[in-house]
Amino acid sequence: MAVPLTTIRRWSMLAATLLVLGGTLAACGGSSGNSSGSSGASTKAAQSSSDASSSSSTTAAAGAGGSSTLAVSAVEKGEDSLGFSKRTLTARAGTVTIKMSNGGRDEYPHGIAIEGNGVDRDGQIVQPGNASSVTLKLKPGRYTFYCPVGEHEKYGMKGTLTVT
Ligand SMILES: [Cu+2]
Repeated sequence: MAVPLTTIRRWSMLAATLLVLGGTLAACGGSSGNSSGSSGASTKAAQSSSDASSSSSTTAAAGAGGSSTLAVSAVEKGEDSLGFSKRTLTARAGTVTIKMSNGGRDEYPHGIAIEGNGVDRDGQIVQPGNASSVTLKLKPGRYTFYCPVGEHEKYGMKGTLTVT
C-alpha cells in the first residue's frame, strides 16, 4: 500500500519540478526589452539556453528547411559613422544565423540583431575582439539586421536581410 503512494508522490513532485522549471524559463531573460508575444517568449528561451540545466528542454528543433550562417563584421569609420561589412544579406528560409565579428581594433561594443515580420531578437553585445550572433527561424520575407547598441543603427549599423 505504501509503495504505490510513494511512487505517485515522487511522480507528482517531478511533474511539479518540471512545471516550475518551465515557468522560470518563461519568466527570466528579457533584458533586451523586446515587446511581448510569441517571438518574445522564444527569445527568452534561447537566451537562457546557456544554463546547463535547461539545455535539454530549450533546444528548439530545426524542423523543416535548412540552416544557414551568414557572417558580417562591424565597421567603424568614426564615432557617428558606423556600419557593417555588408549592407545586404540573403538566406534561404529556415534557421538563419548571423554572426557579427567586432574586430579587435574597434573601439566600441557592438551586437547583431534581426527584426521584421513579427520577429525581433538581439544577439549579445560584445566588446572589440569578440563575436555576437543571433539565430532565428525565418520565413521568406525582408528583415532588418542591425546593431542594438545605443544609436548605432541610426549611425549606419543596419542592413537588409532577404529570406527566400
Ligand atoms: Cu554597434
